[in-house]
Amino acid sequence: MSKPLLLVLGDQLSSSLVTLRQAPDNAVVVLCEVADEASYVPHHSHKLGLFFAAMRHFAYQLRQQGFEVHYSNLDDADNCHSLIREAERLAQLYGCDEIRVTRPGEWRLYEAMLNRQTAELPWRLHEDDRFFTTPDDFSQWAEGRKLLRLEYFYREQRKRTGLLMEDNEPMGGQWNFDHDNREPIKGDLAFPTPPRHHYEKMTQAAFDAVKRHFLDHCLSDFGRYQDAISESSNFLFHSRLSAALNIGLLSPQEVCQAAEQRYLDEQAPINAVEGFIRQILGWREYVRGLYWTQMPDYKRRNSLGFERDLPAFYWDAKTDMHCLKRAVEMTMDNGYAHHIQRLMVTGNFALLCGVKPEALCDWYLAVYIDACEWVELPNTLGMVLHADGGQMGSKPYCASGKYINKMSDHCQHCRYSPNQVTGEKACPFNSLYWHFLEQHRGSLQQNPRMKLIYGSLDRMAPDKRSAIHQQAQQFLDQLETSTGYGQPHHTAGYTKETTS
Ligand code: FAD
Ligand code: DLZ
Ligand code: SF4
Repeated sequence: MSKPLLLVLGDQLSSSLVTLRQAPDNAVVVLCEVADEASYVPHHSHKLGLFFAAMRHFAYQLRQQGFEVHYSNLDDADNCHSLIREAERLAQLYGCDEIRVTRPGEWRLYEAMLNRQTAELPWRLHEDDRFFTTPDDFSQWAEGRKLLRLEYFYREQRKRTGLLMEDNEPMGGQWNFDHDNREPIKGDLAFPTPPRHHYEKMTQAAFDAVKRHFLDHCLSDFGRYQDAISESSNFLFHSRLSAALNIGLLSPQEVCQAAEQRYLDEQAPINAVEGFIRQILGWREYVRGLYWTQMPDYKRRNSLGFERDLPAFYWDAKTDMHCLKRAVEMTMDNGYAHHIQRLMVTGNFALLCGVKPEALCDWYLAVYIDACEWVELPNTLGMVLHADGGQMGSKPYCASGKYINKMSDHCQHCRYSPNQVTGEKACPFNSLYWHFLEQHRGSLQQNPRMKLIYGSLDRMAPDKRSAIHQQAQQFLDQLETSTGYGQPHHTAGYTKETTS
């Protein structure tokens, strides 16, 4: 009788994982802490802590359930420190004749595992069914479509799952309440206090508490302030569920069903619940579909030809631009920033400066505790940098300081003015914005959604345009960049002392 080794990866910590569900009695379950995974980008120390604490607790839980579990610790003297080699070493040690694994979340591991399918000790890959859709489902939906737009994918998802549906129609009479979700923060709005957990208690119970807390205190206001940015609250009304979802401690189905129930029980309005479900049932599944159907070419795309290295302040927050300073500080403090900070502050700035995709993607992968390549890459390369030529977004998410001023209270604390385009006090986003449009006229001018803005640019007096160009160029010439990884206080990379 076959004796399989079941390799469970750091982001596969779900009892419902297909390989665990189908485990024969003689299977050996293996989880491995390995230096290769901990060091290929300089992961934020919170991210390393989260992965290892969650993996250790999950191994404990599996043992309690009666599984035979081998846990490779970072400190084990015989640890090979590569997932592939460590699994193969352990398979030999335990006399296993095959290695079973659920599809990993990163192409590089998937490819390495595919290549071992015909090895003497064969690897068997199983489809990951913890999502609403498989890559094959996405391929089928994408077949024959010229444009792979989220909105159409999301409507199909609603129909397929029945979430927020009644008699085949969307509840509330509309598919999408995005227009009701753009309120800036005003006055003395009170934010919910985020729950705090100790690392060593990062168990299912803690994540249950996070989920309960969000549903009780944040969901009702999620929609209205979804696009807002605030000086005083790091989290606003966002759920902070991404890390728990991505490593497998929560399932997207249970989260969406719980949110839907709040609407049915009249405890949260439709715009909030629909907006929240759209992020998970729509965006999260959509970016995963894109990732698996477009890789490995997707990672090499750079349609606007960006070449700049990452600005150095992305590692240490040393900048006078207050919105960026706060976004980097919050990121380094918490391993978290909400979507609009990632997209419209750090992302927008990188887009306007032309930061090359590999440099920006490595940064997002390193600094956020929820970062897994299948979700990080399409968001960064596609949504932020428009490097996929518009597959993910119909136009680049570029914006001037005026947008940041409208959506946040950062500008009140900044030495720059969002209302000035040139001069010493001018907000750098403003000249960079027009400079970006000039630089990429060839690729963007024909885009119907950019017509209006190119119209404004073309109506500008030539001397004003020239002054803006000069202002932006001078700024870019002086912008310090970092060719390697910086030494921020919280991105630890891997060292035995700090992570074991
Ligand atoms: P909420 O605002 O409360 O949203 C609820 C859930 O919806 C999230 O937990 C997440 O699972 C899902 N979601 C929301 N937006 C997206 C999206 N655009 N793509 C996929 N899922 C989404 N998300 C990650 O999970 N991992 C990443 O590595 C990641 N990298 C990103 C990089 C960039 C440049 C950008 C612009 C976005 C990135 N996102 C990533 C998406 C999004 O910013 C985070 O999911 C969100 O900020 C997590 O916070 P939250 O749980 O409080 O989300
Ligand atoms: C992100 C991460 C880290 C830091 N460490 C490990 C690890 O030691 N062992 C492991 O199995 N996974 C780790 N991960 C997650 C992986 O890098 C990778 O994203 C997933 O395994 C892909 O499914
Ligand atoms: Fe950011 Fe410009 Fe506002 Fe300063 S003025 S906070 S740089 S948008």
